[in-house]
Amino acid sequence: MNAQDSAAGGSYTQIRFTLDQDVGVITLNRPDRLNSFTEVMHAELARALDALEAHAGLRGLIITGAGRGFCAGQDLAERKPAEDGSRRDLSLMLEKCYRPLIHRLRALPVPVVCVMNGVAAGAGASLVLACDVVFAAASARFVQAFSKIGLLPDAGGTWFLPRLVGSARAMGMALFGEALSAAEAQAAGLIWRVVPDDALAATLDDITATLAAGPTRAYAATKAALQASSGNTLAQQFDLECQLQRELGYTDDYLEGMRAFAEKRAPAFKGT
Ligand code: T3D
Repeated sequence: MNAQDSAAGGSYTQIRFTLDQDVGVITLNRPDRLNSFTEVMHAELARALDALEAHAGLRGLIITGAGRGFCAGQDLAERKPAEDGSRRDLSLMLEKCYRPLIHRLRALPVPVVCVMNGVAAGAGASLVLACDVVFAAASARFVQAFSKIGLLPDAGGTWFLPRLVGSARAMGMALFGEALSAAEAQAAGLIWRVVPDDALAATLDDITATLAAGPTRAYAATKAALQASSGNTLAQQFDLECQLQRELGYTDDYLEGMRAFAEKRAPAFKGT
């Protein structure tokens, strides 16, 4: 294992993981299976998250996919019906793999940005929705594929969907499993921005640079406050804003932001 491997938590076979300018980039990497989740991929994602959580000065995480798909959800080859007709407890994999993955991404104190290069289906769509911000290629599609195989949206899908698009649209998407184009997903409020396919790589580089030069502590506070808001009253949210803004008022980045404003120049944030 070389030094770079060690910082990234070892070597990987079903994802690629790099740390550049203190920004992690995870690329789901089973392109011939549209980057569907396997137990091995989950274990590698967990290892990458260990490395990210341990990385002092982390400034962001980007998740994308290799090839023409982003992630087609659970690898259905791992769910081939047994010859003897025996059935399996699907909650086991949800508990063991999907629950920690989604919760760890939500808890990471930096922006988690999805650069959605292609189709996202099933738990792959839930992964997209668990990210803080989503940039999607114009050709990408969302498919709530679960009902097509007799399941309900999982990996947090039933929590994220109604919060993002409202219950009427969430129900339609979940029941009928029709593909949504990137433009439709943006119009519905599922994602932040659609970018031309041939601009996606440049977008990823731009996001890396933005996160690496961003006010990381303000980003963390913003993420925490927005996540808390759906469970809070206005008064509770106001309390949280006071607490977080008090902390941010003492940061180097706030001082730098004020100086830069007075000096009419761009701020040089350090993330501290
Ligand atoms: O533990 C548990 O099981 C509970 C947790 C469940 C979580 C879930 O995610 S359940 C939902 C699982 N996912 C799906 O049902 C989606 C299945 N895939 C599709 O519906 C379609 O492939 C897509 C809409 C995503 C894309 O369609 P399209 O036409 O662009 O591509 P394709 O031709 O269907 O797929 C390309 C290849 O990828 C193909 O293989 P081939 O024919 O070239 O050898 C296809 O079989 C393979 N593939 C696609 N999705 C999966 C997959 N292989 C394994 N698992 C998949 N999920």
